[in-house]
Amino acid sequence: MIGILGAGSLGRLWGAMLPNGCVAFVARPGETTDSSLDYRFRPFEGPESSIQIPFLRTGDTPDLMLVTTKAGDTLSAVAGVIDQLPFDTPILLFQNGLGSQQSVAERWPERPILAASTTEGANRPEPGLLVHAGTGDTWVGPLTDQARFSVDRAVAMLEDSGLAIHREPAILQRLWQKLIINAGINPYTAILNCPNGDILSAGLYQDTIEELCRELSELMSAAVQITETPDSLRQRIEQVAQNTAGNTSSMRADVLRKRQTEIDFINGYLAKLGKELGIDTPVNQMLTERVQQLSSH
Ligand code: NAD
Ligand code: KPL
Repeated sequence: MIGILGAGSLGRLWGAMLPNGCVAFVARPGETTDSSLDYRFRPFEGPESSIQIPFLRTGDTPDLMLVTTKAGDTLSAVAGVIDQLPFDTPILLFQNGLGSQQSVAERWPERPILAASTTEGANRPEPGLLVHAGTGDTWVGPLTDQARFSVDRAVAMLEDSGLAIHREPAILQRLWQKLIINAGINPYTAILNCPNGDILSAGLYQDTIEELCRELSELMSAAVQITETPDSLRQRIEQVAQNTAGNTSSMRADVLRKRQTEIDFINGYLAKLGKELGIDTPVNQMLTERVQQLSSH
């Protein structure tokens, strides 16, 4: 049995893709557990179907716990369930950005805490409908020492979904590569309120991207010893912005829906890390503050 903590877009995608009868959602605090969560599922290809997933009941002991809450909710969500989990149940964190994963791993270093980086895309354009908007890859790797023995087990269980799952011993480096892309696209789309591709011609982007990439290159080298020139980072960011030109980024979507963004775990994380490492990060700081101002109104 696989437990899913966070029945949002990504959690429901795993709920729909994993074999029926093998998954259960963790109810939010105060939510009733005697019914199931029902929704329509529109797969990337093929016809829509109805999905019915039960809630985990007191005493159920999942073999794997997927955590698909937003980064800002993750530490408290895990804290709310961890005492009911067997000590050897792998806990697999799916958050974008960085910071939330380390908080969980540092709080429970003796537990098997893993992280995933995924390029699957899921959204909920209307209540009760989950759309698998883009297929991609999911990499899984260990955060705590204890988790090294759980990666194979977690990957084998997730492979039953039919999605592309890979082992990734260097998961922190992999998360950094995604962080670079999110840091170079998401805040601009939120501030400019535009689809990903439109940032490239905007003054704010053109005036700051060179300096941003200098900050990203220095931070990545200091934090995880990956050396990549600012120019090469910029090319990667712009390639993704072009490939996803018509998309609304997750951060723009959060601002439009008046939800909390993940800025503190993307550019905010980088600005904080810069302070700790003595690296100046004025552009990450400026982007963080501007996005924070958007969501506080
Ligand atoms: P979402 O907001 O749709 O889902 C999060 C869910 O967690 C919500 O339903 C919320 O009610 C629930 N939740 C919050 N606190 C909880 C608690 N204490 N107990 C139980 N449930 C709780 O977000 P999402 O789009 O599914 O994204 C989740 C994470 O995955 C984010 O970090 C996001 O960046 C990352 N991610 C998402 C996608 C995607 O395609 N949606 C892709 C890659 C990565
Ligand atoms: O991951 C993304 C996001 O929106 O969070 C990108 C790569 C920017 C695609 O929209």
